[in-house]
Amino acid sequence: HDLMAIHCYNAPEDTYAFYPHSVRNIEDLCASIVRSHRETSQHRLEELQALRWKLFSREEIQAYQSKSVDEMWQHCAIRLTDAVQYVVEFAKHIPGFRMLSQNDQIALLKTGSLEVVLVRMSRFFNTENNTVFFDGKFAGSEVFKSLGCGDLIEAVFDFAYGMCALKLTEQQIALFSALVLINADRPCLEDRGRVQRVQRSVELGLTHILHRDNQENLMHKLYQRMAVLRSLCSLHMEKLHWFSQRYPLTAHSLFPPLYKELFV
Ligand code: MHQ
Repeated sequence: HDLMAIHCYNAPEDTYAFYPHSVRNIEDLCASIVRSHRETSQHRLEELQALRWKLFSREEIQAYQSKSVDEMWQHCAIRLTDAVQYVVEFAKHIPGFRMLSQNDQIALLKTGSLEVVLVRMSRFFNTENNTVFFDGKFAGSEVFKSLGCGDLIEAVFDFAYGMCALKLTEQQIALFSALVLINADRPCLEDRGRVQRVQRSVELGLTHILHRDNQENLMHKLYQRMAVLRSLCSLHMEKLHWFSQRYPLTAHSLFPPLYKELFV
């Protein structure tokens, strides 16, 4: 049970996270979330910016395209699982998350971690040529051809493009990611009331940041993005189901344990 590693028995008493009455506390909450985002973001924006024209060569693209379906699925599942592990680290440092029961922490990560990975993908995306930083270079959607799920890939790339169009700051991305994760409407929660209190505090944080940035109009667009995220995740589950029926052996023995635990 890899997700067990997230459990923490005696979380520090960051109780203010549940009722951030004063602006000072909201600012502390935002600062914690932004710090956690920064420390778990895999690559800094300047780093990605410097690499943005490092593209895969024709030969390298061909090598990805000539992989077998199961080889490419395994490869992507490993990359995705890496990214999920950083999201688990991010979650652990959202004030209030560690006060939730282990069951509820796992339930939130099961439904939300892929969504946060997809939000984070916008940081890794170059809209000038529709490529994503993957395996050390920028890759267009054709790199993923051998997965055999072009509709999922197109939808994921479209989503990244749309997120980029919002031109969010790192702080806004951090708070939005936290809100995607801490969602009291997720299935299988034990203590919905407690999750709701943490969710409200994160919502206050995001509202505060958008107000400060004079971009309150973004809130409505972000809620729309959340609905799209949900549909992308169900499309991923659909494709995974299709894949594991065709290649049960790969799905069972070659997928990373955390990937199986979250999705299979
Ligand atoms: C992250 C870094 C990162 C890592 C992996 C079929 C299947 C298993 C997956 C990237 C869908 C294929 C993913 C690898 C494809 C859409 C997946 C495979 C930000 C996100 C990013 C770049 C992932 C984006 C989505 C990718 C490309 O911190």
